[in-house]
Amino acid sequence: MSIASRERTTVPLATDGPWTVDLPPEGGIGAQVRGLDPRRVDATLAARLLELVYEHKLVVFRDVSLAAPDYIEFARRFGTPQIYFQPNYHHPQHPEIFVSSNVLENGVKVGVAGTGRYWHTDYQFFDDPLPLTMLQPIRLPRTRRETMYIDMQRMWRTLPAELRAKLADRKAVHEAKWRYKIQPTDIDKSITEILAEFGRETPPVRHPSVLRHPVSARELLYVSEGFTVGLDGCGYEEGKAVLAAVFEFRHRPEHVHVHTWNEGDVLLWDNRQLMHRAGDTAKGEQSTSWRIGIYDGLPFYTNRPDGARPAAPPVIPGHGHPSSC
Ligand code: 7UC
Ligand code: FE
Repeated sequence: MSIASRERTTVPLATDGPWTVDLPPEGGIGAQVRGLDPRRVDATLAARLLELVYEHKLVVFRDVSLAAPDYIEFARRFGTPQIYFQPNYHHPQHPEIFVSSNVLENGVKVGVAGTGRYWHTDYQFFDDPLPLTMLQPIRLPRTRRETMYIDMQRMWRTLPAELRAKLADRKAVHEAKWRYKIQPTDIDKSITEILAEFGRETPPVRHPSVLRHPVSARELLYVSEGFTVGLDGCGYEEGKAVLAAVFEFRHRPEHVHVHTWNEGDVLLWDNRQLMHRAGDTAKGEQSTSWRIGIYDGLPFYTNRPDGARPAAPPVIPGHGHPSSC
């Protein structure tokens, strides 16, 4: 069922050193790098590793365990670490680290529990989405814990023709307010106030439904269950119906690549090419992961602004919403 279960090939990493890389089968997701010391990655090696990320979408570094400062330094080899816009997600000493955890540290809550348990791509709801995400599991549940991925190039290529026709040259609307996690400072606020405040801070954004990758020029389907709320030029109901049909097709198990967490994994993936979702943590189990978002210095997509449709026609009062969907 999983793409990862087919054959892999092992090759040297093509720069001097005791490391090897396992490549996924043709068209599969995820290379695995073994024997690499992340503290000794120079610019040449970092560039080679980035090529692997763009080519295989996900790279898993095996047998690595990094303390926070080394982890941030490793991320810096690939670009500029991000500071997440909501401080309740931050590691208390290292704001570059976004903490997903259900464990109290010395009795104190750190980070946010159960993040990203829906299909999405990081920062899709901002004008400048996050190109790369690095993830290090810190506490693994005794039972399985997984991160799942879907290849968005493959999804765009294989999407049924009637859905492709609906999405081609159409912008999608994204927002995160339905995923907002209540904070202590929200006490005494009404849901309406919380939503209005969040809506002011992060208003909905638009991106082309189909992105062109800045390195490979591949076309990538860029809508998600987690953050995509509508399609430009489609009425509310019709936009939702098209998106629901896309997700029904896309989330079929044969399209999902499952990465099961191992002690010592560090994952690095390209958010342009993959949707991801966090697996569930079994009840009563502890789970902590550290994420670092990385800006790689390239545009998120290169079909800006000509991938855009002309703005939707204005709504004429009394005539409903004109739809060219
Ligand atoms: O708690 C979460 O699921 C985090 C989400 C709202 N944002 C992650 C991101 O960067 O897209
Ligand atoms: Fe995420």
